[in-house]
Amino acid sequence: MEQQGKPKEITILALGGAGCRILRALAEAPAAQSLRLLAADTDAESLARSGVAENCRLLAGARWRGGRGCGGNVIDGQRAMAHERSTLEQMLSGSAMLMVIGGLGGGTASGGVPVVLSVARKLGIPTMFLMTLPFALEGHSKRRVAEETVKGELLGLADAVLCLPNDLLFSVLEATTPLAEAFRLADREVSRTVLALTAVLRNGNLLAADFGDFVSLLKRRKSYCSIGVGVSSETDPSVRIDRAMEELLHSPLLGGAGKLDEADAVILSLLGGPELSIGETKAALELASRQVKPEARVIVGAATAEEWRGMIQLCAVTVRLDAENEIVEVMHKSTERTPKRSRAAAAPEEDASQLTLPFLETVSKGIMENTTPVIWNGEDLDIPTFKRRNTVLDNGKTVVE
Ligand SMILES: Nc1nc2c(ncn2[C@@H]2O[C@H](COP(=O)(O)OP(=O)(O)OP(=O)(O)O)[C@@H](O)[C@H]2O)c(=O)[nH]1
Ligand SMILES: [Mg+2]
Repeated sequence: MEQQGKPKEITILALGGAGCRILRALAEAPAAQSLRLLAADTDAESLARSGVAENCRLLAGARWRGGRGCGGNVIDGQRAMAHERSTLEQMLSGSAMLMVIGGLGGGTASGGVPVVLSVARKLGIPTMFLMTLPFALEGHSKRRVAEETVKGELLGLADAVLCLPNDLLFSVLEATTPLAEAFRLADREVSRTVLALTAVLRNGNLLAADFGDFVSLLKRRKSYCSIGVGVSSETDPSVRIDRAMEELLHSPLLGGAGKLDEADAVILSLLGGPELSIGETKAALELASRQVKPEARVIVGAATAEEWRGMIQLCAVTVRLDAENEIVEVMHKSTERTPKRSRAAAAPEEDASQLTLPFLETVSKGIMENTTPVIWNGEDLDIPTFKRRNTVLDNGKTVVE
């Protein structure tokens, strides 16, 4: 059981451009004050726009990438983040839980995933990833990068993965919506999700979700999550519960009302204004619980805040355990084209750990530094095998210029 009153330091780490934009939306919400917000990117401009203080920003691979981003190159992203391993360790230490936000498909966030995972595992921090998946219109190569990151690293090593296909996020928008506006709305949606989860874990002033339960649930590997959020500002409490529930069930990221019934575990959270009564809380959470199969584990939490006056937000995160294929399925559904041959699709039975890029520190390649890397099975053959395989030979200093 959770120890009441014990501070729970929840850290949100934004990776890459999409992560920084989502973080900015999050940082604007008053409720985010209680969270530790950090941003890491190879792009100095994007980092500056993240909305967090300078000492909470990490410019990765600055000397090597020059603060210009990775231009979609995952290997560069991984190297740049690997440079910052020790700084990242310092920044993350002391966290009770880590939530990583970002967009898969580019270089920095996709490449940064294994580095962050490795640091979090070393520090023993339970880690949840909330990552967007590329639009169909962004093309096959971005989707392949995202798919390989999900299958290769996230599903194998992360405690919990919440993939948010951009296509689903935007399925509810008019086709004429400007792209920038669509991204802004998506960022808001993801930041709401983060707040819904963290609010009840950290400030559950009405009904605290059991943090220990939550963490032990996330510790189960290969879980697949989906999320539904419903908001209502009706004045009649019974009407607003129904409205919020209806919106939750039709939420694009839930993937259909049936997801609640299929779930092995569900985290239900209710946020409301100071007027939210315990009766209304009970009614709302009971209504949501009725959609869930009896044997499923249900974790509930409720919190109130001034900014929610006159409104409620009901949120359900569904968790399917050992549902590795479902994430890949969602990715395929969210796009129009079916991948012809990707590394992941070509070898579905392959052990996820085989797909992991194991080098988490970078060594100088000397005169080979500026040559096109020879990549085989995801490994850079210009880097000595003992380094790629993390074989410790001595305490030699890592030098990268
Ligand atoms: N929801 C949302 N998704 C975004 C946004 N910007 C980019 N994306 C998605 O995130 C994916 C990765 O893009 P970036 O975040 O810009 O990439 P990065 O991690 O910074 O990597 P590099 O720029 O290559 O170093 C894209 O393919 C888009 O699908 C955003 O503002 N909101
Ligand atoms: Mg970028």
